[in-house]
Amino acid sequence: MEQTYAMIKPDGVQRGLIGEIISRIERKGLRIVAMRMYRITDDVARRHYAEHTEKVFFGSLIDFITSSPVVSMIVEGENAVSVMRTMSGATNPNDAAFGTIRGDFGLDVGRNIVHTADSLESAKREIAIHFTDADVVEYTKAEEAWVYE
Ligand code: DAT
Ligand code: MG
Repeated sequence: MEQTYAMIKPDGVQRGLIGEIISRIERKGLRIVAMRMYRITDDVARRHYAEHTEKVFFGSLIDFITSSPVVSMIVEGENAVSVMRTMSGATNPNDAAFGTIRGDFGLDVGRNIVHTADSLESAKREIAIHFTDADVVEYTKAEEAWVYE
């Protein structure tokens, strides 16, 4: 089982898409093992997006991600990292396939509703930024016997 990090960004929360997005994760058969709603601080935002420090859009990205609450999650399941990336869709919602979260709900690269870790290494790094071990719950769901062979 793999763990990945996912975040419903401020636009997803403001647009009333928390339920929709959690629903898609649940319906896929994935297991949410940590979840928290909070306003991201400037420091956490800069660490989360450290790889983009030099980009021209970095300032507006930090302003946006700290502008309103987010919902952070650790999502667990087989191939959870790539499954959540596929579910999110391409970075620019205009390129994202319909059926993906960004493809179904977005129109602007700066308002693309969700963040999902792009590799196992990124997932570990991001989980450590947003959660402590005490936030994580270990359990199994009865349905998993019907999700996995
Ligand atoms: P992703 O979120 O798909 O992993 P990324 O890591 O390349 O994409 O970029 C992080 C976020 O930065 C992205 O979700 C939206 C924003 N962003 C990326 N490219 C951008 C651009 N050209 N203009 C404005 N914002 C951009
Ligand atoms: Mg990224």
